[in-house]
Amino acid sequence: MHMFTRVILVIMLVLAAPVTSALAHSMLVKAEPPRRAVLTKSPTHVRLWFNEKIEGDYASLVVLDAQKQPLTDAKPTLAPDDQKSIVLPLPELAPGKYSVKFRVLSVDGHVVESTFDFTVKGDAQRK
Ligand SMILES: [Cu+2]
Repeated sequence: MHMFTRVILVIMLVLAAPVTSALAHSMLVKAEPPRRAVLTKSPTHVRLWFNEKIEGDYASLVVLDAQKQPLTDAKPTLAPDDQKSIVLPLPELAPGKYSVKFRVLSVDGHVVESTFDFTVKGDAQRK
């Protein structure tokens, strides 16, 4: 039984190997606020964590309001304590839906880009 389990495990590892290497490029591992978060107050910043170091000079991170207008002209910066993470400070946000759009270049030259939304809930949305 033990041997059988090990054989299965080896087969699974072999099958998983090509998939793992295809996914080895930079990807978003964590976001703050998280995807589709519903917040009760304005976040002070957006922070994204990746699985690889990011080229800070080429990172782009914008937050758009419901009218697709950027909230700030500020550029994201590498987090001082973590080169896999970028941060964008935010102004006070009114209640509403916001989208985060990012595009980063990892040190291995791969571009990662994606978009996600979050919502700030407030008095204006209470009915
Ligand atoms: Cu890569």
